[in-house]
Amino acid sequence: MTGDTDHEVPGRPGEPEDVAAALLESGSAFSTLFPVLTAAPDRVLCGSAPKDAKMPGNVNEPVKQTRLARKRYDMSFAPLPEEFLLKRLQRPVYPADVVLDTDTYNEMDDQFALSYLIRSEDRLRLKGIHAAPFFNHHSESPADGMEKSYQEILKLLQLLDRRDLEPQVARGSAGYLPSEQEPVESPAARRLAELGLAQPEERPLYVVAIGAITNVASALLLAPELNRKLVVIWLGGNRTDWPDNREFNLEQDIAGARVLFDSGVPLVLLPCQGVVSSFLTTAPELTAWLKGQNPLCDYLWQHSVAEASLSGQRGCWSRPIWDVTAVAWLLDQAFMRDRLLPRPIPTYDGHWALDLSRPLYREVFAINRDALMTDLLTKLRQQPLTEA
Ligand SMILES: [Ca+2]
Repeated sequence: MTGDTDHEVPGRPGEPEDVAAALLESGSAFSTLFPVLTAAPDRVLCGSAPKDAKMPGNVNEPVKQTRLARKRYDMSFAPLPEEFLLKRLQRPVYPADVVLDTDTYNEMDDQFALSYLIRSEDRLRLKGIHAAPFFNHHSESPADGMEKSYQEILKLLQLLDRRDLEPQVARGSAGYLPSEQEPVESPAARRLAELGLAQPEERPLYVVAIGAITNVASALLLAPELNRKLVVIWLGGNRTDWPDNREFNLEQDIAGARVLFDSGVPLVLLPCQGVVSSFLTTAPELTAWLKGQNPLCDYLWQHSVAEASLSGQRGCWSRPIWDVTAVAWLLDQAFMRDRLLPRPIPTYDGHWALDLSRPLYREVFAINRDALMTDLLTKLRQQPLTEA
């Protein structure tokens, strides 16, 4: 059991009902507000990082009892009026200006997301593709992960026959935020700040972030007034009633996530475990619809099957194509369900903390898997599925 130093919690990890009951019996005021968040089973990672992955370059230190402490609101970010915030959290007027921030090489889903975004140009006008750092079994360090992602973006643009977009590709951070007050300088962070500040007031820049949030958090720290110019759609963390928040994108840069949530920037969150984890595909599905269609489809199919094998998946395996859902939020409200809630606080000990006075954000809670998968595969194939 990790993450709770104040209570002896009976019951096995993974049994939140038992844990909640025990805490309620203990009379803890905290437990009446956050009963489920106190269970802390083994970490569950979005993406395929090994469970014991170390995070070199991340100097975030765990803070004991952070769930009992209120995070002080960073006054360097001017709060947004609620009416303005609610308007920004509606779906965009098309075509929408979009930047994609992606740890493209970390497994197999970013490649789908990038391709889907580029093949959705009737609604999404791409302004930038920025490489994010990552560290797992596909990289030797966060810097190496960022560089491999940068190269993977260029490879995908070739497969998509869209080398005209190369000037929009930028390298991102070589490491994670050293603290919540210190941005990491990178071409991507500077470029995002410049693009965002250049947007007219009535036309926000949508940032689809599908990796560690370092580049985006750095841009916000470099130019705090960006919180009026951006709308961030981030795939990170787990559902707020999931027993823990040890998710790959969030856990790599918790300081960055706290900057994002504290900045007040209009924010749409797609939680991984418990929500986006339902957006599954399988080898037979990818083989049936993608194999032999075009060079891009062949690459996505082969890479997905190889990644599943590398991850030890055998037999009737399935795996989520997580990152596609962040692009899909911008495209059509039919692809998912969401709701407005006070934004939670990512804590350094791998949980969410709740403060009901915080500004609202939009949290996705269900994915319409079949509708979204049909649209994705149709756009990748560039022909309807009925012709397969
Ligand atoms: Ca990703």
